[in-house]
Amino acid sequence: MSKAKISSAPNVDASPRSHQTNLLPRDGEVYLIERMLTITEADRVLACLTDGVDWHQEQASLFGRKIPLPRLTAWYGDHGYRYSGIDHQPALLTPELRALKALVERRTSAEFNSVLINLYRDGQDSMGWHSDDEPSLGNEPEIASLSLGATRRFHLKHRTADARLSLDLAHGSCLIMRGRCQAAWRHQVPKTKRPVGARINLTFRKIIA
Ligand SMILES: O=C(O)CCC(=O)C(=O)O
Ligand SMILES: [Mn+2]
Repeated sequence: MSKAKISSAPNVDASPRSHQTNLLPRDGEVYLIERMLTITEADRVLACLTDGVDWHQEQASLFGRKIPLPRLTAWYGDHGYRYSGIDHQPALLTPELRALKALVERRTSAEFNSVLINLYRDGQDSMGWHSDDEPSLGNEPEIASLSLGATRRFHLKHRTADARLSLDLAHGSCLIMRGRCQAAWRHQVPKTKRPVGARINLTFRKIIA
């Protein structure tokens, strides 16, 4: 991790209440804090993570074949984490990530002990439809998803009803998913043909197992 520090008390320019409109029409909650970090703070964190994270290109198992994920990832937390047949070994949160976690916890009034970090190098990197509903996250997990760098589109689709939602996740924004969101909805970050730069996304989670 580079020397750049993530302050535990940066200038936030959104009011604590600005995320209190639930964007989901049913079955769960989604909130978007458009500016959890100021642009200056977000620029600094983006530079710090781009250079400082130990990125991996993981391979997912699909029908007995290994397929490289279309993005780079890193997992930090006191527990390992398994999804899509991939075992992430625990790696201690760095001081910078701990400070960022403390900031996100303050703004969401939730507690987290882990973070999955994704690097979308360009518009061809993506994440397919999924829910973060692993048993190790417990019932109705709360996930705070901090975005840095290029704005990318984020889709939510209800599992059984005809309901969809599409959001732009911009530099410094934080999306909060809570309640029945993972049980009732799937989400994705699709590929785009638009020329977009790199984007880093951090999903703060609480592993209970
Ligand atoms: O990149 C994003 O905005 C979403 C990431 C995500 O859904 C995940 O890490 O599970
Ligand atoms: Mn997810």
